[in-house]
Amino acid sequence: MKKEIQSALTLIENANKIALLSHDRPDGDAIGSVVGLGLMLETIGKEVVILNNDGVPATLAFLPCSDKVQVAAPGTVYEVDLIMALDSAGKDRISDTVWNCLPADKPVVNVDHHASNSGFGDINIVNINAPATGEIIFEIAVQAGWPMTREVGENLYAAISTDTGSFRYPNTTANTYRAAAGMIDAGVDVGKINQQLYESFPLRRVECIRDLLQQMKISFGGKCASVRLPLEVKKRLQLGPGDTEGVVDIIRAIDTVIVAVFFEELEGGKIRVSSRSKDLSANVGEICATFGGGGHNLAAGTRMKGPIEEAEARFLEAVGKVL
Ligand SMILES: [Mn+2]
Repeated sequence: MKKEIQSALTLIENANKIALLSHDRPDGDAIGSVVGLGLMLETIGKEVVILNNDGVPATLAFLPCSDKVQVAAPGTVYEVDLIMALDSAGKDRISDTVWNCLPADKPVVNVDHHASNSGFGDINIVNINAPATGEIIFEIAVQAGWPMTREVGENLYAAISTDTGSFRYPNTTANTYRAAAGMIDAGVDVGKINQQLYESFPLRRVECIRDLLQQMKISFGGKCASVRLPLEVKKRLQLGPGDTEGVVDIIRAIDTVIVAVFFEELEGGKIRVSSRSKDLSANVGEICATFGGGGHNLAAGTRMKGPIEEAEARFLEAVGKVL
């Protein structure tokens, strides 16, 4: 990866204006990575435009300088010299609305950690062993010699913490902790940021969890737990993007459960599926791939045709085959 990083650093050096993109429905890793990288690029004198399709979820708005993230406005053209797409397994994880705002003839650097990454960049910095894109951004910063500040550290710490389930998932390595230590050295207040990340949810999120648990389904002798979130409930509770982030981990935490699945009905009838596994023998990345989705072996997602009950039945049938 050192070579790819060096090639990307050369492109960065020669660029004046750089666009940083995150995937649609951005999570903590997506936002923390683009904002953290954006701040470092600014300190080395680059003009940066941070774009995505959905803005910043309210739950992550506390991150310093996250207001630099702009929602791509159709018809706007950003004349940049370089495009960097972060935490996105494929070009299609970023809406055309975003790509259409950018020149088609500029190099694209793809920085990601998804095993399903399609290698869509001109330069691909893809490390499937990194638990978060934020950790790769930290490595780039170290190799480039960019200074770590508290603001950068808080963004990258949030990126890594959210993608590792607070440093709990098995992909968390000594490198992950070393990166986090570098951020704490730069001034990140661990107690404060954890409270902001995990103990500052709006009441409607907990009301949503109450609703989900009421109709939780346990199948395959307790090895699978699943919940459904119909559009009607989302509307009633006025849920916003980000409100259900991590909800699947609550049912994943049941002792007998190996696979946990969250089904969410989207506007227009599609069903978003978010799945987690505790055991590589039940590879949810492979299951999601059979439905046209992707992700990691132990955390993956896809979109399916509705209605929600049918999507659930079809997905659980596939889960049952590996349990
Ligand atoms: Mn990620």
